[in-house]
Amino acid sequence: MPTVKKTICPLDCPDSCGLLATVEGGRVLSLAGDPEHPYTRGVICRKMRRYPERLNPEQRLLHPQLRIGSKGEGRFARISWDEAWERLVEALQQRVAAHGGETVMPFCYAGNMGLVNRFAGFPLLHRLGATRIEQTICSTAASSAWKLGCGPVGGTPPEAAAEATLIVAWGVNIRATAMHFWNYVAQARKNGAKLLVIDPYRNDTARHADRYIPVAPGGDSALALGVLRLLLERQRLDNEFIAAQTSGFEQLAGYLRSVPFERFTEQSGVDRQTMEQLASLLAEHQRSFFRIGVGLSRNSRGGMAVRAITALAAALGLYDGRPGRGALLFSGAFGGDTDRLSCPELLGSSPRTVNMIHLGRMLTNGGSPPVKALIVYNANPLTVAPDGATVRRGLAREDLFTVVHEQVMTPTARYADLLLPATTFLENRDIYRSYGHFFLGVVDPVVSPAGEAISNFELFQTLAKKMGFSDPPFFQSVDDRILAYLETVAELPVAVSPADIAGGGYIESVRARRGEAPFLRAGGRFRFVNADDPTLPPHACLIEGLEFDHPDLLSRFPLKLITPPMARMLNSTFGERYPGETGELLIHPSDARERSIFDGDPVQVRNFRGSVVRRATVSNDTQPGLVVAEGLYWPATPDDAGINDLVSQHCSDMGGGTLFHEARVEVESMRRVDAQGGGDE
Ligand SMILES: Nc1nc2c(c(=O)[nH]1)N[C@H]1C(S)=C(S)[C@@H](COP(=O)(O)OP(=O)(O)OC[C@H]3O[C@@H](n4cnc5c(=O)[nH]c(N)nc54)[C@H](O)[C@@H]3O)O[C@H]1N2
Ligand SMILES: Nc1nc2c(c(=O)[nH]1)N[C@H]1C(S)=C(S)[C@@H](COP(=O)(O)OP(=O)(O)OC[C@H]3O[C@@H](n4cnc5c(=O)[nH]c(N)nc54)[C@H](O)[C@@H]3O)O[C@H]1N2
Ligand code: SF4
Ligand SMILES: [Mo]
Repeated sequence: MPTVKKTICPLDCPDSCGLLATVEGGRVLSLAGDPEHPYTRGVICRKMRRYPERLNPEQRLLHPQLRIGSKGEGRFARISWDEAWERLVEALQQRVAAHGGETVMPFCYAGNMGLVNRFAGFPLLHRLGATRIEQTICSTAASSAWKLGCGPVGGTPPEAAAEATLIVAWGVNIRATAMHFWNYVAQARKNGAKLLVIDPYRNDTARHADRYIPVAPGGDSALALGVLRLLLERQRLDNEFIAAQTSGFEQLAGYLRSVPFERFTEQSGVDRQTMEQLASLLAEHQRSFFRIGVGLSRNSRGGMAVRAITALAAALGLYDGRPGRGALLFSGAFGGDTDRLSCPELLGSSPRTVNMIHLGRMLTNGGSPPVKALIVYNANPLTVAPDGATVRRGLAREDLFTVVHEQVMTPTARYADLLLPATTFLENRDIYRSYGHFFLGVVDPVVSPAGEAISNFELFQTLAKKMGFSDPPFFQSVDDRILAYLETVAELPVAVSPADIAGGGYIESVRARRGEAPFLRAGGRFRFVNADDPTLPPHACLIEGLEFDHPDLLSRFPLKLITPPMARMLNSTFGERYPGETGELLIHPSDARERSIFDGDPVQVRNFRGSVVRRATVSNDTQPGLVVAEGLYWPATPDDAGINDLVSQHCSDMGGGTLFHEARVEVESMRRVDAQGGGDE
């Protein structure tokens, strides 16, 4: 008889869905949404419905394996765990003895968002004195910019959007990357609300919107500040809120008045008339809700964009907690001290810290000591990290020992010297919070581990002991970690003890019950001016783009490239479902015409970093001068490029974030090249 067990989606998605797994004979037959989850209410995305395919023995890595082919070739021989431990311990000990702890570097991110497993590697890495990584690949530009204005005040609960009369989706493809928020959009629209999308291309959400404003990529700060200036001139800001709960507005206003208006329109790519209309909409709709995406922060002006948009929201008083008003980037529903999970007290020294997006640089040109051992888990760096060609060159180094702990044979896994099998979330106990809503939960394994797979937690706890470390954190159980973390979470309801939570159910953050005066309650004010960091401008302002405005690159690579995610993958997870697919490249008809590119043509997208093949989709959904490559498809062969070959290792303006949406490229039809070379197309 099949039984149904509750679990939570572990993927790096703001929705953290409650799931029901149907299990029979130790096998997961299907996954569906849990109707009892207060936010996701029984609905899940298509990609997760298909997750049980991933448990299929043909897909899964089930045993430890040792490389027998050349690096990247993907040929491995099965070995026992005993041999795997021996080789791993020896490889690490040898390199640490010869070069010091910093010679070991991890690359890990959020393949599994379960807090215990996500942070499981750090206690041992700290104890080893390994190079520390700043985990900047996703959202640090956005979160540091948010904090400059909002401080500790988090996002408005998404449910508030249902009562809005105007919802602005600003740099977020709701229908692809935060699909449950769409319920609130739909509810609000049923009552007459309008959805406005601001994005460089007409994404799926824009196609379903009432109004779409195409902004220049990287142009959001100019747009937000231009609109703020208009509202200031028309005296349509919330002066009461500005006076009571903010500081520094006059300084920002002085700056706004001093800027010639054309600079806002030029930099944003949005004309004055459209800005006037946007200002009118915001003035008219007291119940406006901004759903801000991380997307708009993935460029060299990305922090500034978030700063400007949050300033606009604050000047409109959208943070005041009244119905239908708000701004949501991350929910920030549960804080809690992640040191309880990563145990920095085990650091004996102060090893160097490097930005994870500089992986390519670290592996090829990487300082002193050089990285001689790379530990990859919870991540697929060859596909997701910028400057893929350099990462690939680094991974091919014969003197680099690479251990990869994975569920499936990813492009990175093919470069492993030692490949270790990882459990999936269905085989783990863990705690999951969310960055899009206000619920957390603890779940038990649904089935026992497949083959010889072990969790991240077990991997590092065992390895620590095998390396001879006997510090208390290495003897903790999963529950010890969960409870240690929960003790530090201030947002738990008082009536519920950490031990109760560890028993299951969905717990709502007490922060969800927003009242008036959020900034005052948090002991501060919204800061239009923040000069704490002297390397940053004191307030939101116009700045130049690093790669998009680079005069030399402009002439050689006339097109701008952005690389947003797509609905059927989760970052690069599930890439194995689409072998050999290159993915599309959206190109405007005028750019296509100029280059004799026809719809469906294979095209080469290139710049001075590398080149990659995609299939052209000629469409008005993008702007002239902008090409869009959705999806982190896996390369067909190990030395093949991915879209990130075109992306730089430069950092965004704040938080050391990435430039995934700021690369200059040129595009050429491969059909024409073939024809010239005598091909038959
Ligand atoms: N199906 C699916 N869901 C996902 C993911 C996935 O890969 N697939 N990834 C998950 C993860 S890890 C994250 S962090 C989130 C990310 O989700 P989002 O917050 O949605 O961020 P992005 O995915 O980077 O891009 C979203 C939108 O930003 C737009 N954009 C790019 N540059 C600019 C700009 O300069 N200005 C403006 N206004 N818009 C711009 C893109 O065109 C895109 O439409 O989604 C999560 N959810
Ligand atoms: N060009 C471009 N690049 C991007 C983005 C973009 O929009 N454009 N998005 C960026 C963003 S927002 C993010 S967050 C990063 C994400 O980068 P990553 O965190 O690397 O995310 P994934 O590509 O999903 O790869 C996660 C891997 O972890 C594995 N995994 C899952 N669970 C476990 C586990 O329990 N243990 C172990 N050992 N492995 C596990 C999965 O099988 C998968 O291969 O990518 C970034 N890269
Ligand atoms: S990927 Fe997102 S939408 Fe899909 S099941 Fe997981 S949390 Fe839900
Ligand atoms: Mo992300």
